[in-house]
Amino acid sequence: MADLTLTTFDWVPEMPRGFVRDLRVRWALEEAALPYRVAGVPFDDRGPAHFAHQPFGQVPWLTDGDLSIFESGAILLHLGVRSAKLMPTDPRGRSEATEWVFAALNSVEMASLPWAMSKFMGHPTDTPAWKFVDDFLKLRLKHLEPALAGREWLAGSFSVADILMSDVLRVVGQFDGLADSPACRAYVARATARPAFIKAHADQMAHFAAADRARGA
Ligand SMILES: N[C@@H](CCC(=O)N[C@@H](CS)C(=O)NCC(=O)O)C(=O)O
Repeated sequence: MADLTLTTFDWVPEMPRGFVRDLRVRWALEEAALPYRVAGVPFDDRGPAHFAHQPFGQVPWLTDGDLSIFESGAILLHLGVRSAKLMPTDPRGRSEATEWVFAALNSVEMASLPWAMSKFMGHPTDTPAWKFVDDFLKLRLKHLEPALAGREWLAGSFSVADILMSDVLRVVGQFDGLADSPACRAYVARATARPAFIKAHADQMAHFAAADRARGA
């Protein structure tokens, strides 16, 4: 029995549900069929014990025995070492998956996050600041489009890179930002049709619904 514990918030407001990053970890654990349990930390009151695991007071983190790992990308790379269902085992495939992990987080999410946050906050879209953010994301999507059009998964077989990239793109799609990117849209649809994603998503929604009930909401 693996000693894996995924920690997420015990409750979050309605809006981020279905998108809290513990979903990336749940998804990977489900793909790999690794047994795990989920623990909750307070959303409203983050104490020193929380910051000891996650220096920014965020979630998720994963403990594997006496190892505690924060950052969803680092967690997924760790799980990739544990399961060939998450990471190709040949050097070329492993290198490609690692490249795309960093591309998802460091090239695409760095552009998608300010864009999605602006959308969520309802910032005006007739400003130079918005144009910069919008153009930045559009350029990334323009270059990602042919890469995704030519393949089913980023590193040959499905890997943690696909969990991260599709989750990053999923948020953009939520705000209708993939309208001009059919290959990105099809890729997100392919990834989120996987049973492991469907279970991870349902489990996250159930976790926060149970928290509502516990709060008497
Ligand atoms: N780069 C971190 C980001 C973690 C992150 O943004 N977590 C969000 C939930 S999805 C959070 O904890 N938000 C609360 C906050 O930032 O205070 C990762 O990928 O793990």
